Order: sequence, then structure tokens, then C-alpha cells
Amino acid sequence: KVDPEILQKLTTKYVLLQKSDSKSLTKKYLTQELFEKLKEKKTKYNMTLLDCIATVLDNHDSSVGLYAPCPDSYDVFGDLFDIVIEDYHIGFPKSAVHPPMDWGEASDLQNIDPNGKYVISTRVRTARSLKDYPFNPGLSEEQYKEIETKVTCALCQLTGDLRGQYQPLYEMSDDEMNKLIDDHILFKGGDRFLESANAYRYWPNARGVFTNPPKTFIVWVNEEDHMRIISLQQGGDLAGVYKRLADAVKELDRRLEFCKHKRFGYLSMCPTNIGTGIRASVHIKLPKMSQNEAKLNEIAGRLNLQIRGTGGEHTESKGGVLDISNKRRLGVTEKEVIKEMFNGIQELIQLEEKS
Ligand code: ADP
Ligand code: CIR
Repeated sequence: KVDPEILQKLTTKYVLLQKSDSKSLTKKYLTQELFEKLKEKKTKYNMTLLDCIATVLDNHDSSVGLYAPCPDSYDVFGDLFDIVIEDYHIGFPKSAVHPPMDWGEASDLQNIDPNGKYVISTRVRTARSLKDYPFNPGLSEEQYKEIETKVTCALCQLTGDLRGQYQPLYEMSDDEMNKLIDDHILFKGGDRFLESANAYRYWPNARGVFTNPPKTFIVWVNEEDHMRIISLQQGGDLAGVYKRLADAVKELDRRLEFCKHKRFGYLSMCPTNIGTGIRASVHIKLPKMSQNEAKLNEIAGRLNLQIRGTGGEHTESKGGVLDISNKRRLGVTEKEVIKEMFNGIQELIQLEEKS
């Protein structure tokens, strides 16, 4: 049974959310009727509806406002997750099943900005969680350390272009940390949406970053997800960036067991990052189109693209640099995700040239 104190907190804050002008998907879909149906449920790891929605209860300006504290939250609170997921991923009905992994051939892709006029850098990342563990809000300190050990052991076996070194966060000086964050290599802590979701317990313990010497292959350990696997480089060579990520994931897949769901593919803490988990982005300058922000957002939305600020999620654009990426990651294969992003960015570049 759910603790009466938790139930009280959940109910009080839910009433305030309902009265608020929150534009979050969670507010949109968590009707009173659904709230009543879900409020007394618990997962195998003893997680409640409060663990899933605390982020939006404390931050009405959330866009999604929902996190899975553990894998079976996707089923226990499925009535809420299903509709939020269907909305965010631009269509994924209850009957849909995520297709098997298919990276295709990187050689089918080209440079996304052959003349080097618009794109500053290109990054493709995915999220992976290890099988048989909860996500951040449910992890004990021992489990955090176990995950760190398993992941770094697998990473240290990589060879060639993927060979690198792991740096635990607690060993880094502030200067070193800030430089890596400014260079878009390291995650930044202190995100209030994750804080409210209980994702920062024991920080900075068992968190860290693995990088190869040129810092084109990066793995974040125990930040929002157990693993964020990242390929990043200057310029628009999407084929090269994508191939590096595909090779890395295939190598890691042989060494680690990842958490998969029968309908949603790879699972992660945020329902926006399930399925392929892929976010393929460019840092791009579109000086003419940026003058009309509302119109650019409208066009990006039509192309299934999402615009973020220069420092990533929940940041502002600086010096005219936008982060533009695919929005959906579920219901499509890896190669389809990358193609959708490639076509969308091509279209934006053409529109900029015509402006
Ligand atoms: P995630 O992409 O993992 O969801 P963020 O949106 O917070 O998380 O971005 C993480 C970091 O990656 C930020 O520093 C962001 O500026 C950087 N980043 C994203 N796309 C690019 C890119 N194409 N080139 C350089 N840095 C990028
Ligand atoms: C939110 O709900 O605003 C945060 N938890 C982030 C959700 C995913 N981000 C995104 O689509 N930009």
C-alpha cells in the first residue's frame, strides 16, 4: 500500500498542477479519473505515481513532466505513459511495436553541409540502461557503483578509434569540469527537472565520463541514464559521426546486457528517450530564418525536428547557434531516425539559402 503521507503530498500537488497553466503533456493527459486509477499503484521497486510525476509537480513549466523511476513503471503506470509517449513520438498507438535495431549503412549518408557554410558541429547520441536495475530514482549507492564498474569494464575493452579513458566526476577540478561542459563534452549537473525526480542522489559518486583522446567518442555514466553513448565532431560529416556511434553501440552490445521492453525497445528514464534513444543534432547558424523564431519553430515542427539552445536542453541560443535534432526516437529504426534528421536539416538549409 502507498504510504498515506506520499498519497497526501501527491494529491495536494496534483490539485495545484490541475489549476496551473502548465503546458506539459503530463498535465494534459493525467485526468482526475486516471489519477484516481493510478495513485495507489506501486512498482516492483516500490515506486509510486509521485516518483513518476514529481518533476512536473515541482516544475509546472516541464514540457513532458514524466520520468520512469524503474523499467516496470512503463507498465504499472502504462495508462499515463502510453498516451504521453504517443503524443511526444508523433504517433505510437497502443498496438504499435518498436522495430528491431537497424543501423543501415553509414555510406548512404552524406555530409549534411558540404559547403561548410552553416553547420558548426554534428553529434549523435543514444541512451542505454543496464538490464535488471532501476533508473536513477530507484538506485541504491551500491547499485550506482555496480553500474559504473560494469560500464567502465566494458568501455575499457574498446579498441581503435573507440579506445579511451574514464574520468570519475569526483576527481575533476571545477575548472576542468567547466571546460568540458563548455566544449559540449560533459553533462552539466543541477537540472531542476532531474533534481525533483530524485536523480541526483549520491552525486557526484559513481558519475563520470569516458572519452577517446580526440574527444569524438564520449560516454556519460550514471547521469540521466546509466549510459549516454555519444559521437561528436566539428563540421557536418554526419556519415562519419553516425558510423562511429553505430560501431560503438554494436561493440558494447556484445559486452553488456541492456534493458529492453517488448513494445518500446530500449528503455530509459525519460519517455522521450526510449526506442532507438537517438538524438542526432547539428549546431547550426541560420541567420536569416532565425529572425522569425515563431516561423522557424513552426517549420521545424513540421519537419519533426526539435530546436534547443546552444548549451543543450533548457538553455538559450548564444551567438546565433541553434541545436536542431530529430524529435522522435520511437517507432522508427536507427537508420530512419537519421534519415529524417538529415532530410529535415537539408530542407532548412535550402530554405535559408532562398530567404
Ligand atoms: P542530450 O543531447 O544528451 O539530450 P543536452 O541537450 O543537454 O543533452 O545536450 C548535451 C550537450 O551536448 C550540450 O552541451 C549540448 O550543447 C551538446 N550538443 C548537442 N548537440 C551538439 C552538436 N551538434 N554539437 C556540439 N555540441 C552539441
Ligand atoms: C521536461 O519535461 O521538460 C523535461 N523533463 C525534459 C523532457 C524531454 N526533453 C525534451 O523533449 N526537450
